[in-house]
Amino acid sequence: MATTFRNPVLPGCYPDPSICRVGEDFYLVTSSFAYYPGIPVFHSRDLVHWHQLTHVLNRPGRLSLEGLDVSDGVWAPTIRHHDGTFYVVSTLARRRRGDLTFVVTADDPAGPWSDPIPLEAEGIDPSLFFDDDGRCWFTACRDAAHPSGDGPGELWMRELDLERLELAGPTHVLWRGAVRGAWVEAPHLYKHDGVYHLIAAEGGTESNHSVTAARSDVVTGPYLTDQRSPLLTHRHRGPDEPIHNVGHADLVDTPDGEVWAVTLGVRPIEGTHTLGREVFLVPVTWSAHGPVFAPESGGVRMSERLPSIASGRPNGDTAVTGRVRFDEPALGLEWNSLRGPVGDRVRPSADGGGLDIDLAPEPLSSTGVPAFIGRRQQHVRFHARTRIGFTAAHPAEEAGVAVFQNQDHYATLALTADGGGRAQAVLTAREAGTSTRLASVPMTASEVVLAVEGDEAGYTFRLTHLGADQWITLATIERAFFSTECAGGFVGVYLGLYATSNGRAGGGRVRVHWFEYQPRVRSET
Ligand code: 6LW
Repeated sequence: MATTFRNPVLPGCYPDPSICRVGEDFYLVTSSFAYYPGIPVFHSRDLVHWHQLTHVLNRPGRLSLEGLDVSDGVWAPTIRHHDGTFYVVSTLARRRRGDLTFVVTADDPAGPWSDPIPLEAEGIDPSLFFDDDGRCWFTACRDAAHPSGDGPGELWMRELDLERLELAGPTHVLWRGAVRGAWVEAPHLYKHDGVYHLIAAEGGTESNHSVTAARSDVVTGPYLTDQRSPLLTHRHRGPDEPIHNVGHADLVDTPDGEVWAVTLGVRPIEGTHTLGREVFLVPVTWSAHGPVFAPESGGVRMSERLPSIASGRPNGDTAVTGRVRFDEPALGLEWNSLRGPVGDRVRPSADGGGLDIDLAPEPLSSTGVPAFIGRRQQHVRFHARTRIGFTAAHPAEEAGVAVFQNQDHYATLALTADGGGRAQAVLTAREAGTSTRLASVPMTASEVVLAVEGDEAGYTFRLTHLGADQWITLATIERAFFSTECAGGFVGVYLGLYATSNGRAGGGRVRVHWFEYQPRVRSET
């Protein structure tokens, strides 16, 4: 009988987790940035196995993501349940145009969710706390420079009028953090034994990330720093530590009285990570001072004891794996597009033979909605393969697979044509906005299987012509190229399919017969 589970419980780019429980059911949401649909909602009964129910933002609407960098967009949602209603608050972060915080509600977390209702709230990382008398307190963090050297951020609070879904009453500044000169973010508030406990993230979401805390006898503060802060961090751990950047936590209790936290963390290899910030599960107990994270080990562990509600169930990996034949009317929930719905440009083929993608003028480097669908890379060692059929009518036309960090940083293995109209497959890397052609091979058939195989060292791009039993290797790009450290921003790698005419008018179409994503075991070559 299993007694432990493996972290992360949600692998791949799912940062800023927030969690709530209703009866025996746990619900979890994460950031989704400029990917569409936004804010995935997961369900679990044991905190270890998670299954995606829906997305909160799955209708195009008032929140336009067009024009945004991939790491802008929907940040740090909080999910709470009160009196039969689910609430999610989150921020549309638009670093060049100002942020927009909003609330959405649902009777059922599987949807439908309401349209987003804007809140007049400054800053990011909103959260909600329902007091014993049913009043709802909205908290968030905002920029604030203090002459004392505190800050540069502060946590603040206003009441949320639940009837009108509007902020009301005075603003209370709650806390400026435990560490002078550090960002205080990701507030969440809990009441335990009559005391209000505020936890936050400090030190930035990279290697100095941490969970800190403060407490007050009155919900509106002032909050006094919990001198044990940081309550959780891996900032002092060396390169042999498998999990880094730990912070941004949210607490939940189980029906049998245990307390757990979900927190983000990364799994770097030689200092860089490609999978993004993932969801880790950590045991918590309450002490007279406040929450104690990982009381036995003092940190987040790859292998942790199972929650008692999960006892006996083997560890599950929440990753979505296997071959997708696109024979359902809708794409699976693991698929995203960029900045909005791709609409009819990506659709199940009428003859049931796969997916058809129309070439769109927008290249992957645009900040519009390219003809792209992608899913998260969830394992360092993986392969992604796809069988596609395409003949380019012009050198500007291309279609294939993308390993995507953001619009300025990605690689593509594409079917296209050379200046003489001869079909070829081309591997291109784009870095800091400049594209470089790394390798090309002539095509001998319009049907191919394209493959990306990743491991600790690099991503190898290969193809095989249909009917041929030989793989052609174009090149290997070192793994660090695809890391967040190299690409910048807050996201991890997506693996996707795309088709573009690079601005040219035309009507080309690609047939995708299937797409397969699999973790690889070490012995596979
Ligand atoms: C998130 C905030 C953060 O809202 O990154 O650095 C933002 N800190 O807590 C995006 O994940």
